[in-house]
Amino acid sequence: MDSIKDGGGTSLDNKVNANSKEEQLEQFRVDDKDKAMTTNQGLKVSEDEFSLKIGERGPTLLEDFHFREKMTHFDHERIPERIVHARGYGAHGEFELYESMHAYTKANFLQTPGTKTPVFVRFSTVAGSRGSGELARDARGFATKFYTEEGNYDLVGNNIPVFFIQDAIKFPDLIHAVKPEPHNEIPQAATAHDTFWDFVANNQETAHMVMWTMSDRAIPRSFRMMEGFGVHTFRFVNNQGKSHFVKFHWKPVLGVHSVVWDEAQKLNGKNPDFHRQDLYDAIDSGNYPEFELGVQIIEEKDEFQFDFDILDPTKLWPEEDVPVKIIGKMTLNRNVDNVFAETEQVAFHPGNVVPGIDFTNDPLLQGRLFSYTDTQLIRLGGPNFHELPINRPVCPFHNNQRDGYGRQTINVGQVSYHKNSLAGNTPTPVSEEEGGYAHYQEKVDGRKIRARSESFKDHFSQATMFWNSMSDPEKLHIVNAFSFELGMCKEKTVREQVVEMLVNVDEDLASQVAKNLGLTVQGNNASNNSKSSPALSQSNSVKKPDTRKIAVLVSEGFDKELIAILEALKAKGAQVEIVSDCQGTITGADGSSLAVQHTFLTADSVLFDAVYIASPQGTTPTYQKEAAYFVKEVYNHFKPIAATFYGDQLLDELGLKGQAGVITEETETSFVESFIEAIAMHRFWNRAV
Ligand code: HDE
Repeated sequence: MDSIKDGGGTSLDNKVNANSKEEQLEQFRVDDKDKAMTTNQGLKVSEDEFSLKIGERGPTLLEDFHFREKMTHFDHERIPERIVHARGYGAHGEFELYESMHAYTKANFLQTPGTKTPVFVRFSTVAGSRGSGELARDARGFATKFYTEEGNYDLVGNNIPVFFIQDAIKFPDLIHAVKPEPHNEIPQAATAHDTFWDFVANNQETAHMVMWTMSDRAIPRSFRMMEGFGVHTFRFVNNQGKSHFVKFHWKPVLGVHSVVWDEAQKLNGKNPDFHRQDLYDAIDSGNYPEFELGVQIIEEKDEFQFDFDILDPTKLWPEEDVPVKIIGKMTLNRNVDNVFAETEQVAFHPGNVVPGIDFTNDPLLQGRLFSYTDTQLIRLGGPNFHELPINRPVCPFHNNQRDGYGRQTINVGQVSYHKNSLAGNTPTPVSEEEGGYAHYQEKVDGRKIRARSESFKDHFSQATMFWNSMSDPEKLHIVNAFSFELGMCKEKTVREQVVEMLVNVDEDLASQVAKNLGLTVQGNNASNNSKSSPALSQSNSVKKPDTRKIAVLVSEGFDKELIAILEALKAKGAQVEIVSDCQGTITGADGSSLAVQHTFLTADSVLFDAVYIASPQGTTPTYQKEAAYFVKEVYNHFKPIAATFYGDQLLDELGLKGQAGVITEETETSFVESFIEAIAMHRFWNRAV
């Protein structure tokens, strides 16, 4: 890779490989370790603790340029947080194509199987501020920047395949309603308040999306265990100019899994960084998160063959009707060096496309195409944010745009306009054959009108389909989520309106929520859609034990077999962390030792996927009480429990022996196998709690 020439900093042949972005970023990295301190002007600093004063007890002098520079820079360190998706976390990786999409799109990075493209991904919550808890009940952003040799392609999606509204003009209203209420700035990162539900009830296009945000999807176990969706219908255009409608999906290799609401609330206190920690640690330890890219494709001629409008962003394409074709895999394999420089300054835009990918007239997408550049102008302070290292394409970029705050590129020469003769009329647009982007020539004919298409007016059929597709535990969680959220609303009329709206989704759902709220249900469901889509239920998702965290409760004098069991659990992909009376090391009956990661003060059951009781008692009088509380909570959250070496005494005391997902087998191999199987199951919903 060359210096940062050609705007982008690419090798001369413009070939992108999985390392292209990394090599470009390397040119901007600075390691301050072992260096002499200087000012920003490069002047060596002799003193950094005392400002320049008249006498030791006298006033500070304006002359103190070092103090002024340091303080001024500090005073300007913060930038506005994102208006939505402020709380996020990112990582680098690569995307590898499995199968050529040549028949559908001419996008270069989707042509040759095995092609690797560098990517940067940022996951986020939507409503909360930058410092808010990550286990908020909320949609998650899932934004991916592909650094291709034809320019940056951004797939700016969510972990939910539909959206609250159908037209971008309503986005400010939606966000005003969901953000903390303006008169008291309460509540933070939560939809459980009057203005949000008032918006929902009075804008019933929200019905389908609120079913998703009240489902387990809104409280993921990990960013690594969520699906991603492009939401809108896009177009693939091939080199014959033929267009197909396409929807994008990310499928996590670890499957889709969630926590329960009680855990989510506790996690926000115990570790508000739970999701970023999980992502950072997984990458740091070489357990690289993987997501397969899938596409659903509809031929142009079939645009009107569905019982919904494929341009309506509140509708999904059921996977059973339009199969998801898996075409490649993204692997996140590198944490950022600096969260501000990379994750905070990354600027996504659904309008960043490459030849072969185009837009449709989805009115939500059309509005997004305006909003993203506009928001970066305020957030990143001017029009040159494409020059920030994280945002630079890895291919050359040349045009006549000039100047503006923070301009870094030194464009040489006299000419900055088109057309010209002085520079041989360059830089010059190139033909489609040479890679020039040409918009798909869709024929559009109509009157200027502010209206919503009739075909967008069914707000409930797919909300009902979502409900029909849920397993019983998932349905219960949805009922509880509505009951919690509406229960937090102060206005009875708001609660009543939402319950009335839910009748149109499902009468049973509405009456269960109404009962919890002390309301009665009026009216009945006119539509009665009986369709379901099994792909929507998390109960049908992939189940694996990999990277699941087990808390091992163990004390001094532990059984000599324990070490072998722990090794066997690790060999199956689980991660074990030792919880004991005090930190340091503990010694087993045979003299072997174990490093302790946590005491009951630093560990909490909600931070783990399973518990293994290897010692029912400890050396401190509180061990038994704390272990009992820990195990009981694991049980209440439906997670696997295992016990050996008299650990089952504790289970006896708690009355948990023999319950689903409680493993107490005697032989070492079958114990490990049963425990791992239980961990892969994720949760045991059939427990009587
Ligand atoms: Fe966004 N959205 N959005 N959005 N969105 C932003 O852009 C907007 C929508 C999504 O990690 C903002 O850079 C409008 C749908 C993600 O940096 C802003 C509308 C989907 C992220 C904006 C939508 C998304 C954003 C705020 C309705 C899923 C975080 C900061 C028309 C397909 C990207 C920023 C990151 C961020 C506008 C709806 C996903 C204000 C106007 C639908 C993942 O431009």
